[in-house]
Order: sequence, then structure tokens, then C-alpha cells
Amino acid sequence: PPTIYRKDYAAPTYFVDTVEMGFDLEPELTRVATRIVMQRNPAAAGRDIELYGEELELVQLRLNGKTLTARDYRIQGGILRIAGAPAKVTLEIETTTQPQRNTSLMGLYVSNGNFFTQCEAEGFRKITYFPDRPDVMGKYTVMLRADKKLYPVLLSNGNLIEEGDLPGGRHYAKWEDPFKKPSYLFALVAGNLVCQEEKYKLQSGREVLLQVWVEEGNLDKTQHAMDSLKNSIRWDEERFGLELDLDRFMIVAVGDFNMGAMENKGLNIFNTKFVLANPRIATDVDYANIEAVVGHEYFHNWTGNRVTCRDWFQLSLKEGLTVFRDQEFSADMIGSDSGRAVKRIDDVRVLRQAQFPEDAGPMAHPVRPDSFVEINNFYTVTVYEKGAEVVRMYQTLLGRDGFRKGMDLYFQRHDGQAVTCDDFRAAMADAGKRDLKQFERWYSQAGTPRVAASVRYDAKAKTLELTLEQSCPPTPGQKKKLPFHIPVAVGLLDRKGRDLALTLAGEKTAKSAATTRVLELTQAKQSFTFTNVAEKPVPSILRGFSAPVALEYDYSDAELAFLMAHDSDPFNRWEAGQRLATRRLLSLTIAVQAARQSGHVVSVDSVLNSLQHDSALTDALRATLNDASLDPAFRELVLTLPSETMIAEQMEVIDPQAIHAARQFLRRTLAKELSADLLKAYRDNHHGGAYSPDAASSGKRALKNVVLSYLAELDDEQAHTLAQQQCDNANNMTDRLAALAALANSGATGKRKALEDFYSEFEQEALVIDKWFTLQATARTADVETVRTLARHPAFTLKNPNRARSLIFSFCNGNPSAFHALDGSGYAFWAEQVIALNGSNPQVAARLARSLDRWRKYSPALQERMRNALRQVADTPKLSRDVAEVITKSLA
Ligand code: DPP
Ligand code: ZN
Repeated sequence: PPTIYRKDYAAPTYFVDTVEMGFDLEPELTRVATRIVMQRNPAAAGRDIELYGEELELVQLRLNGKTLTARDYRIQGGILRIAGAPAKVTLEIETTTQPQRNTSLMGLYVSNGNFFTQCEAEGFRKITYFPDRPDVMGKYTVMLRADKKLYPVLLSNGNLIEEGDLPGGRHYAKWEDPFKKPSYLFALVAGNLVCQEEKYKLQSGREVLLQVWVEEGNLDKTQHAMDSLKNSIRWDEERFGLELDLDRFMIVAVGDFNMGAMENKGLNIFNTKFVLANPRIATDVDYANIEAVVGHEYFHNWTGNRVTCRDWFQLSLKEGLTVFRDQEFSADMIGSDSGRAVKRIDDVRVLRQAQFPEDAGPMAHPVRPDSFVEINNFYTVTVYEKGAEVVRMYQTLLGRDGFRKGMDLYFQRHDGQAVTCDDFRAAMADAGKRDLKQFERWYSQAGTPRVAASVRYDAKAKTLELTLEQSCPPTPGQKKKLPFHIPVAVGLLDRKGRDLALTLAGEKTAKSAATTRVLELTQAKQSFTFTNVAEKPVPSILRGFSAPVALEYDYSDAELAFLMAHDSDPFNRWEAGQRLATRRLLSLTIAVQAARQSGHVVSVDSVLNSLQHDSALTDALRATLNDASLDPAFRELVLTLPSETMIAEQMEVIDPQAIHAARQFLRRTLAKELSADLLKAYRDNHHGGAYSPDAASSGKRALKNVVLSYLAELDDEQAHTLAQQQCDNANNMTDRLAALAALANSGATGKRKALEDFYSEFEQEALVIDKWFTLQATARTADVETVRTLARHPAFTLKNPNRARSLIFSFCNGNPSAFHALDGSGYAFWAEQVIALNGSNPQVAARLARSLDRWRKYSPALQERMRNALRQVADTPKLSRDVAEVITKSLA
């Protein structure tokens, strides 16, 4: 399959004015009649009309009233070309598609008997021939016709302008979207659905209609999504002055969906996972995710829809920006400073856990990629989460007000246009009167920059010199990197742990100088001198994670414990604990490897037990656990050890089993040493009152449940009883699931029964059954046989993406020590599943294909087995473009 390059961008040959569509919806064969009014792009005189189409039956094609025959156009490589057309053209196209047989879930498809569409990125071309590219925008009018009994609800973008009955038990609805939009934002929904609706008054006084559509029986699970939508609308008015531009805004939930959700104009289509919630079925994390995703899709209405992308290389223009906006929204919804910090830590954890490995692997690409084979493979953590960090850095450099000015200018300049990441950067630079030329490298260079910091204190001169040195490892296609423009937020702590007022050399000493300074690192190596530093301080560098880099600084254990106890910056306070734990985990991992090597008959544990005990971490964790002045949600984050994946990324050669043994050993050791404190924390944070998903209550539950998971490491009767009681008495899914996980990972006698009861109780709740699969796939005792058995369970199907992710993805990505079994059985299983998915849903298959991305980081024996599995997939006939790209790049 061909590679598409950003440098080859060419403007469209024709621009679209209006699009009228008529759908005769039938699951077996749907007819689509499309009338497109287009005008030649004056800059493209003499060039063909270009329409994209995939898996379509072309029934008829007319140009300005004249039927075209096969001699008048040619179709090649998915593009229909018409040569010699006049400047003004009306095209009438009739196509048919087969929604029922569409398992790719792109274009028009059927899910549980209802019709849905997904057109981003290039799904519209599965509905009709069209200039299906984001820089072609048109005004749409859509007529839907369908059987009235089977499909009583007919929805599309914009406003409902007409509806009525038709002969033969059919009916119709006509929708008009007043705004020009690219085809990827088109949507229709038809089916048997019900909605919760509400009139909502905007700040301007205008009233709008809000609806959340679900299948019958789910109306008791829509309130949180509705509340989140209202909060999103208000937040965008308040924070960015952006108002909802439609009279009607709809969210529709669908059980079969490749991604999280889709921002179609006025008709957002959501994975049920990000809509449905009540205390019985949804966890605190689900509640938070729903709020974030509802916000995300709503915020796209301006950042994505009103101003869209010129081409798909610019995807981060809308995604990085909109993730940043949803992160800020969630933080503002929590409100408190500590809550904001917890949200920030959560976001950075995702970035490090998923994006840093991507940036270091064979699929590494810049935030604005230079090429792709299949655009669906570039809906990545780099484009989304690193993209959000890039946007956040503008705010860090320009300040909150400066950033807002930049946003205002961006909309002032580009409303209604399809633009590039450079346009966004220009708006920020011009509004802030800043030179952001070098900042462009965040878009063009892949890889996680390293920043090595060192300090020199001069007691006589009372100065502290901080030297920052940046570098960036090579990535595919990019050997050498140029320095980035990196904002580094820094504070200095005195011996008592108080922040020092900071003055840089050359500045006047202000009376109340700031205690955090944002230094701008633009060169390969740069030094900054702080004056009036009365004593040798402990530096707190990269506060709030001010840039997506890996910071290296040679802290002593004592300094880390000190920062854990005192840093006024909660992010770095947490970070210090993670550094300390990582250090300990890496040395334990090495000890496990050594013990294995020595071939001792004694158990690994006894070798680890005999190691000299280091209490720095235990003491620091105890202090945090017992510090009631700290937000419980924050304490939970501190108590959570770096994941096995995080530790793996720190190793030259990844040894999944040794990492697992080391981490488990440390968890057990901590559980023993802290058992009294843990029990107390459990009791203090356990209360049986009515459930509320607010940040304070969910923080307490999070702390209580991490404590429970530690206690469960002891695997004694007390722990079993505690877990069993919580499992039996829980009045919400958060507590229930945490208790079930504790049981499932223990030797408790009630474990089988607890799992079975859970299944029968929630058999009808697909989203809960997903959790049931995930819990077992990631259980410590799970191996590939466990997962194979579960895959034969009647409730399992590969066809539903959520279900596939709940079992297969959870095992391959979330249970490293079992997945990387030395005999390669995990890889063989992986290959089977990728091949099976390739046939039905290439997009989801390609996601799973990425589980072996980092194969070169493992021991030669494992590498060999992974390479074989990769080759097996590569040799599969009819490999999709999606999977082929991932596998080819992995093997390259
Ligand atoms: N544009 C969607 C989102 O990220 C993904 N299909 O919201
Ligand atoms: Zn998005």
C-alpha cells in the first residue's frame, strides 16, 4: 500500500457548496442518493474532479443533468476521476452499501439492529463517492427514510426541518445543518432509541435542546452524561467565551464502536462506555471518563468543527488542543488545588505509560506526522496526549491570559476554515508577541527529549547555578534532533522545606519574588543562576511536569524523601516518591535476576528477604499515608507503585517476570511493614453512606481500595474477610470491583463464587461484563490458557470492540509477565487474534498489532519468538492496510 506524505499536500480541485443526501435505509442494502453542487478551485484549472469511494456499488452518476457512462470517468485506487468538467458542477450520485455486513464499523453500519455512522477519518467514502477530505466543506441537507416500526427515531446533523409518514409503513425525517462542515463530521442514526432531554439556557439567554439517546432500558444511566454536557457548555462559555452555535445538541450511545466517541456536528456518537453510568454499573473512573469524553466531544464543536484540519497530518491541531481543553475542564470541575494536581498526575501517568514507549518504539512519529499509510493508525497517544502537552506549553509560556488571547485570535482568523498546526502556533505567537519559531520542533521532531540537570552552589557568592542539558534520542527517519524550546518550571527548597523566593542573576531583588520560575531552555546546554540563595537548597525541577520530557537529576534517597515530605508542588512531591520507588524496584529486579541465575534452590523471595532492608521508601509512604492534611486521592497516587510497564521502560533489556516478582515482593513487604497503618486508613476512609461520584468521595474510595489491595497481598484471613465483606456490602461498582479484584488475586475460598455471582448479577450489563473479563485477564494467576478459556465463554465475541479490548487487549497489554511467557504461547495467541480481527475490523486489529511494538527491548530468546509471531501476521493473506503498516514498521 502507498505511503502518503505531508509534503505532497495539494489543494482540492473542486470546492463543495451544498450536499443533499437521501437515504433509503435497509440493513441488507441501503440506497444513497447524493446531489453535490461544486465549484472548481481557480488554482486547479484543468484538473479532474476527484471523488473517493470504497466498497460502494455505483448505480448512477450524473453531471449537470447528463448521465455519465463508464467512458466519462475512471475509477482507480479508490478514486473516481472525471476529466474536463466545467467550473460549476452539479453531481448526482446514486450508490448502495451493505450496512449489515459492515463489520469495520466505519461508514454506515448496523449495531444491535440500529443504524449508525462513523466517518472520521475516511469513512464517508464508504457511504458515497465524495471529495472526502477535511479541507472540502459543504452545507448538508439529509433526508432519511426507513421502516417506522423498526426505526422510529431518525437523526442527523443540525436541525430537524420536516418529518412525516410514507406509504408501506415507512416514514421520513429531513435534517439541515446550518454550518459548513467537512464530510468526516457527517452522521446519521436510525433505530429504536429513547432519550433523556432537557432545555438549557445559554449565558446569552438563548435556549437549546439537549438530548442523550440510548437503547430502551438504559434511561436510568443517562443523567451523568447530561450533567456533564451542561457543565461542558457552561465551562466553554466561561473559560473561552465559546457558545454552542446550534439549537439542538444530541449525544447517542452505541455498543459497537471503534473509538471512544465522535464529535459529528450536533450529533455526537458515543461508545456506551462513555455515556452509561449509575452507581450500580459504573466506577468512579467511569464517571470521570464520561465527564472528560462528553467534554472532549463537545469542545470539538469549536476546536475541530468550526475550525477544522486542512489535512489529516494536522490531526493534533484539533485533538491535542481538545484533549488539553478536556483536561482543563476536568481539573476545573474538581476545583480544589489538590484536585487539580491529582488530575495532572493522572494525565502525566497516561503520557508516560503509553506515549513515552510509543515515542521510543518503531511507530514513533512527530505530533504532526510527515507520512502515513493508514491514517487510522495515527489516532495515537502522541497526536492526542503529547499534542495536549504541546498546547499546555503555550499556556505555560504565555500565561493563562496570554493563551486565551491566542485562542481568541485563532478563532478570529480561522473560523469556518480548515487550517494547520502552523496557523495555531502563529496565532499564539502573534497574540503573545512571542517568537515561537523554535517551538515548531515540538510538531516536527519525534522522541521524548531528555533534560539532564545539575546544580552548583556557591556558598560565598550565595548563588545557585542550574545547568540544563537537552538531547533527544533518534527515532525512525530522524537521526539527528535540534534543540527544543522547553519551559522548565523550577523551585528551590530551603533546609526546612520552604520555598525560596527566586531571583535570577541580572534581576532586581523583588520583595515578593515568585517561588516557581519558568526557565526557557532553548539551547543544547544552558545555565541559569539564582542569586541571594542563603543556603544550599534542594531543587524541585520540572514542577507540574511543565514539559513532556524525561528529567534526569541525581537526587539522593534522602533528598527524594525530603521532597516527598515538603515540596509545595504536588506533582513533584508525588514524582519524588515515584523516583524512590523506581530505584528500589529496579534494584529488586536485578536481585531477582541474580537469584535466578545463581540457580539456587531457595526461593526468589528468600533471596530478596535477605537483602539489606532499606526503610526510606517505607517511612516516606507511611508518612504520606498517615498525613490527614493530604487529599486522599493524592495519597492514593503516592501509594501506587510505578507499573510494570513503567519499570520495563527503565530497563536496557526488559525482563517481565523479574519485574513482576520484584514489584509483588515490594508490595508484600510494604503491606507487612505498614499493615497497622493500612488497616487504620481502611477504616478511616470506609463509609457506607449513599454513593456520590464527586472528587472528594471518590478520592476516599480510591485510597481505601489501594489500601485493600495492599492488605490483600498478605493473603491472610483478615484480608480475605475484609475483601469478602466489602464485596458483599458494596453499594457501588467502585467498591464492588475493587473487592472482587482483591479476592481474585488471593487464595480466598470465596473467590470462585464471588466471580460467578458477579457474572450472574450483571449478565445483562455489557459494560460490567467487560470489567469481569478484564479483571480475570489481568489477574495475577491468569495465563494464556485462562484467557483462551475465557475467549470460549458464550459472552465473548471478537466482533464487539469493547469486548475484544476487555479480554484480549487487557491480557496482551495489561498482564506483561503472563503475556511474555517464555514459551511464546502469549505471542501465538496474539497472532491468532490479530489475524482474526484483521478479517472483520482492521482498525481494531491494528491496535492489537501494536502490542509487540517493543519486541527489540526483550531478551534474544523472546525477541526470536516475537519476531516469528510478527512474521506470521505479516505473511497472512489479505492483510489490511492498517495491520500491514504496523507490522511492517515493527519489523523494519
Ligand atoms: N475525533 C474523535 C475524538 O477524538 C476520534 N474519532 O474525539
Ligand atoms: Zn477528539
